Amino acid sequence: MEFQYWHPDREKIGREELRSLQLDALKKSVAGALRTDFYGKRLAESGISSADDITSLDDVRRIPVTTKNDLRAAFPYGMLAVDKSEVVRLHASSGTTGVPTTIYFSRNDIASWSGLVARSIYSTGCTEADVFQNMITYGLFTGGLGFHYGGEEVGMLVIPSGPGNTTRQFRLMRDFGTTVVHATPSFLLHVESRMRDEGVRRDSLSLKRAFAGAEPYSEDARRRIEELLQIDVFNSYGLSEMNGPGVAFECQCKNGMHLWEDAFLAEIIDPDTMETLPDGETGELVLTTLSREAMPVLRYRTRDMTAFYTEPCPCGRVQRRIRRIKGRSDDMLIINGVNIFPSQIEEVVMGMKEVGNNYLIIVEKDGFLDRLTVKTEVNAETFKDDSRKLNALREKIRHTLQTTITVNPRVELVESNSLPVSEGKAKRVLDSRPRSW
Ligand code: DLL
Repeated sequence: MEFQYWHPDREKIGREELRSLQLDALKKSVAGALRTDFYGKRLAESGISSADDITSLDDVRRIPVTTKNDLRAAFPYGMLAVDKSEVVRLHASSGTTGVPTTIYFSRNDIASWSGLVARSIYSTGCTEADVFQNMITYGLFTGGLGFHYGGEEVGMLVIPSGPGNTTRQFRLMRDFGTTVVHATPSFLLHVESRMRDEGVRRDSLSLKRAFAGAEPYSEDARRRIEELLQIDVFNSYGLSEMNGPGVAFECQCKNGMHLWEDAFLAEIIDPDTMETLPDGETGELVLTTLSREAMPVLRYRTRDMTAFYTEPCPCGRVQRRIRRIKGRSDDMLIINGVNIFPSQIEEVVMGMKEVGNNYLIIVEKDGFLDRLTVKTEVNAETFKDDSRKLNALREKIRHTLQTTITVNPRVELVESNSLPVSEGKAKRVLDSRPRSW
């Protein structure tokens, strides 16, 4: 196999050289962070008042971890390290109520992020001759614009189709000879089944590859998409707090995702003891930005469970590979790529006086897509109302949920005391989707 490198000076350097580059970059990130309200205080409490207090990569452990709640607490500008006039874009994490987590980018940040996505795309074998249909959500979500800029950087023809409307997707694929697509794995499976329903012939398309990410999926699901669509599928990992996509990506070997360690300092910790784990052991991934100006984030707890491969990849890249994400150490649900905390649903449901005390969140597979159902008990009095009133209430709950979590749920109203009551910790989520690892 012939490998291609977008940033050979970064991807092919020695491990020692990489570490010294990381140390310089870490010091810069700490210097930037010290200029923010949030880290200014946080770092002072840990005895770090200047970048010179960091003298080795191990010193990163002196820095306290950052959580999603810290980002919310620092909203809107508590983590901004540059003047607002230098910020050219923001993205926000999907599915957050009230206080969102917002990430700001300077012009240089957009350039380096696009470079990382371009590097990822190129490492799969794509070139400027490819036609790239980006079938993922544009907007505040990072998946759309992140891949769009990365694809343009490579020089591919980028079709900003966004998700949905499979008939139009097939048309675009045929009209422009799409060779590579990007989508959530569940949407790719859906596309395949629609292809059969709509009688789209595989040989009328020029598809060769797909990038799939933003939600967990199994090796079996990958193989299934590959066989059905006759393409190569590459796993793509990222999170808004670390730009978005372009954090870790599979190369042509399709065996673990290279984590771009020149841009992110990675640790794997035991989520209970917070101890660093040796390579090869599964734990929570903790990431520090090494090249972000507008908003450096130090030791971010991703909540994603994974492990480093211990052996090098045949492609020869210096950046270590992480395994397929094994799940999360918190209760965040990912529904068709959208992140949702059960507490967001609870806030809506419990905020309505007609609703009783118990509710249940059900997540299941409907074909290849995820389906969310929220069952809520209603007060005995409301339940006696005529069906028109009950329908109106159901629609009100559905609409409020949809506007807060951006996923359209099914809502079922049930009588008081009809949902199971658990004696210990309430079990509010029934997730029957097959586990992805
Ligand atoms: O999902 C960024 C992204 C866009 C990645 C497009 C890949 C492709 P968030 O919405 O902030 O950002 O969600 C981040 O999604 O912490 C993981 O739990 C999960 N996730 C992302 N990629 C994968 C993957 C984007 N390949 C959260 N496998 C992360 C498993 C993934 N989980």
